[in-house]
Amino acid sequence: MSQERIESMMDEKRHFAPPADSRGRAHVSGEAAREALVRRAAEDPEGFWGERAAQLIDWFKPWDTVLDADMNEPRIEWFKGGRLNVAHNCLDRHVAGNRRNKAAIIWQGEPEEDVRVLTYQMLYDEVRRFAAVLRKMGVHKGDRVSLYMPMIPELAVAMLACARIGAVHSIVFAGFSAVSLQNRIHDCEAKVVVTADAVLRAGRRIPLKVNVDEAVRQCPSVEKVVVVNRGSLEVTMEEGRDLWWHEVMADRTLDVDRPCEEMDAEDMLFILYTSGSTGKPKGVVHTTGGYLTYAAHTTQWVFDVQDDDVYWCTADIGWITGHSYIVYGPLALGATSLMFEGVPSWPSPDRFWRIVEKFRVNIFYTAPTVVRALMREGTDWTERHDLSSLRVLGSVGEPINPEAWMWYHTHIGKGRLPIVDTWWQTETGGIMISGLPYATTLKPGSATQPLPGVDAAIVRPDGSPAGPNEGGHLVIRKPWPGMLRGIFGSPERYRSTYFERFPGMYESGDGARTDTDGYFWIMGRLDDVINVSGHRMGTAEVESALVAHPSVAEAAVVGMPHAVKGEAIYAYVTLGADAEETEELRAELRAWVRKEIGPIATPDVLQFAEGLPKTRSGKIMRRILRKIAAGATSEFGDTSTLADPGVVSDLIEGRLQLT
Ligand code: 6R9
Repeated sequence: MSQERIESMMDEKRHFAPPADSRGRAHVSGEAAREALVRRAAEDPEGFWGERAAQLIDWFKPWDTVLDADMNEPRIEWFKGGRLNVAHNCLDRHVAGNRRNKAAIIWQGEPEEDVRVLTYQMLYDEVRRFAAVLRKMGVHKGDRVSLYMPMIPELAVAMLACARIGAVHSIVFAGFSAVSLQNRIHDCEAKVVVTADAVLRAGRRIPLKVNVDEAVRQCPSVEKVVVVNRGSLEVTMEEGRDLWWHEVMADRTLDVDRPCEEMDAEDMLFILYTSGSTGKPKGVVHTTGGYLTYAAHTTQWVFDVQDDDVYWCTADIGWITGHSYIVYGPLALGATSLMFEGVPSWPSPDRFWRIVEKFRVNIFYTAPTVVRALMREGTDWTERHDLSSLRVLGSVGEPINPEAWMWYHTHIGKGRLPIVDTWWQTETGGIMISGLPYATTLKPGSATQPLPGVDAAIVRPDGSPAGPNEGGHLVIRKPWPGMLRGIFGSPERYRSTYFERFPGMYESGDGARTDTDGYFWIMGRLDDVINVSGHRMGTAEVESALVAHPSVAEAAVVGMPHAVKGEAIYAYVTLGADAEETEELRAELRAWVRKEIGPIATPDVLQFAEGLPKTRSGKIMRRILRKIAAGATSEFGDTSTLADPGVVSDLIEGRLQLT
């Protein structure tokens, strides 16, 4: 059986043609236009990227060369000799132009009544002020500033203020522990930390400043801590080190009129830590000219952002998605970016739809895990809101299984909206593989095709190109402007992680295959691919089949060692509200997968679970699930990113043996 049947499952039959560009203003309109751009970018990459950089970005001084690179070394320089400032591009030029009174950020706080609208002028004034505060504290060009903050406008202000003076920000997601924060501050030797007293989340006030106090004790580099009052929680302020945001911003002696720092295109813009295959997080480095060009370029084409749109990306700014698609991309374009402090499920599962209706959101970008969670709550919640303002939907972070795709399309997109499934990584800086809303025929579950100018390919372990439907390593064969330029402090790790295995190519670490139409199907991290009796199978494929069953809300599948097959399949299944955990259902689900994909995909073990271990960004931690499946329940490695540690002990208790 098998290989063909797995492939036929991946070969989704459903196709969705792009909607007509009836207003005649889409940035890329029609498949032919897209194809022409793909050809143009392939024939003359430097011409293509140079043109986009000139169209989208204001340069104080033009570049001497578009690209000077060698991916073997690696040495990557985009727009060398060019000079610019990111904050100038996101603010100053819009204020000087005609967007002074346009909303830059619409902020919806956790409490429904907490709404702030910052026009470009208002944001510009705040940023200039905080830039002056940082300067006064002795922060210079190249110095690092750690931001450990809730989703409040001050976070965007602090980012842009760093960019304005040429300081490098390192944002640490506010859900990380004191230890994780300490490691990150320590690694980049931050001079200043910006934080808040508390995070408001699902009706609770979670102390935040205490974690900074704990972290900074071991970080001699930190001279000042600036604290935003978000929750009026009592905090201890250390004399000489800690300062209130509202007090430093009220300082009348601040020099707010200093011009932006002129940065070189390859000067560092930010560091963002992400987990790798080893325990120590990697400080991914992004630079100025290439990153901003790429963020603006992809925001414009992938979401088709228009000047009058309200655009909403639901990510947290603590992740790369928030950096590129809440702050830098949209603001570089002069768009209106909605920022939300709360969670999708509180006070009720229609929070997102309430916000869409309230602000007449046009573009909505979220994660599959959110879609599946909301899907589980039923459509009563979606139906009570007017979602007719929506025009484009997006997905990011993990493969979106066809079932969730269809629910998103039917109940949020009302059967008519395009869904851009965007594949990319912290390291890529921006979207790499995705449909364009008015130019790509979509297949549920596929990220579709590489963007124009992105030379993505699937290769075999020896680096040779894989054929259609042959799973392999997803690599990028040509440099792109948004690519990472290093791992902070570890040039050797940078080289060996991304550029060693396949000489001259960037190794993403993901497995994927292309179908006969050249569409990309991401199979997940390569360590999530399991080999059952010599058959290569993406755990995502089995999960997708399980989730297609009406009783299943969510599923995670891992390999477990097996004496005969090499690996056996262990499935963790979370049921929908109406389903019951019975032996009948367990048998039915195994039979279901067998029917959907084939006998080799049948889970050998199927454990019902109340919840799955997830990172705070919503990614399932398969590493932990693999350990539990294998019966190795003591050594879980770094669990600091786990959203709810209680889930793990429940899973260990419910662990099943192979029978
Ligand atoms: C942007 C972001 C990167 C990893 C990546 C891949 C997975 C992201 C995906 C996707 C399938 C998509 N991933 N988008 N898998 N389809 N549309 O999430 O960055 O946090 O660094 O994660 O996420 O496995 O390698 P990051």
